[in-house]
Amino acid sequence: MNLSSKILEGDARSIARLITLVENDSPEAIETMKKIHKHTGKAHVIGVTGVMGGGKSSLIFELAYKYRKQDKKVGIIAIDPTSPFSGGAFLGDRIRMMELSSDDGVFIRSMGTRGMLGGLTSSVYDVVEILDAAGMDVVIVETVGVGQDQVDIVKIADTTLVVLVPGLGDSIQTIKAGLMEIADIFVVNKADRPGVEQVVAEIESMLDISRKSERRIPIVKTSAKESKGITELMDEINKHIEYLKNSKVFESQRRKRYEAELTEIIRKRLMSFVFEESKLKGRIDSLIDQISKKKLDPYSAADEILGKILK
Ligand SMILES: Nc1nc2c(ncn2[C@@H]2O[C@H](COP(=O)(O)OP(=O)(O)O)[C@@H](O)[C@H]2O)c(=O)[nH]1
Ligand SMILES: [Mg+2]
Repeated sequence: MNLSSKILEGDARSIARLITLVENDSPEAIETMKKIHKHTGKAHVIGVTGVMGGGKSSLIFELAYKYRKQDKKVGIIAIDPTSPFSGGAFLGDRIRMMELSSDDGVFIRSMGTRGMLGGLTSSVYDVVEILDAAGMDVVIVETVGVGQDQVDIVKIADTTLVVLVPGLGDSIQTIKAGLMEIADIFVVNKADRPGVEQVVAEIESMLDISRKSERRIPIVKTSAKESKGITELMDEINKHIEYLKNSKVFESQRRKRYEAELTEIIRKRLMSFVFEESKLKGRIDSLIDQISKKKLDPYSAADEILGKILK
């Protein structure tokens, strides 16, 4: 049986294999991605972002555990080099952890970020599509809340959770730094610690002044450590799904994801064409020489290179 059929059957080894092929930009990956696209679109994609150490991985684990109790298949993509799921270094209930890691209704994959500038690696789009085609009901993507990642995650996710914790002092700063705009649901995790109500009040007053949308952004208090508030969080996620489906927002969000994905594929192909194609590469080197010697300016050089592609 070929790779795409195995993916559609949800075969875990084939999923892992295709993800690796995708990460290595293999031609076989592209062929398979082309075949599976028409089988995607069913999974609900949840993005989880927020402060580092806020308990995102722990919360995702709790959510996954609950989704499994409802017999839903869960894919998890952790773009977080500091606390990968595979390390098993995070809290909780070891027995549950074991249960989840041996459960074939759960697929977990850790991925790196794209260099120091942040930003999700373009293969995240592919991995979401793969898990979707493989029959996952829910795909959860965890990102570290720095730089571009938090902006990018909105393009991929149907529902974006922003995780904050008490005792940061400066939680409002974090919110102002762009997280406010992207949250579909705020999660105040580590609610077993003091200071929770203060964070909730801060978020609420921010919402009062800045949010114009007709939908009030809910704030859910959770403790991943004590498995508290997870059911409430799932209820809010379900309400958000309802809201998306009953409004035009769902369609336009999905279009944004595909727009971002298409842009990414074109960008990647153009870059590799310009900088890896050997004929052009030699030409680029000589153009750089001319620019250095002031015989040519960089814009005219770019015109020449693009002219070769866009003829
Ligand atoms: N007290 C408390 N600690 C938590 C809670 N959730 C996570 N932690 C701890 O916070 C640390 C970071 O958790 P992790 O899930 O790796 O956070 P991430 O970096 O956001 O993914 C770990 O030591 C967890 O044990 C919680 O609800 N309460
Ligand atoms: Mg984490």
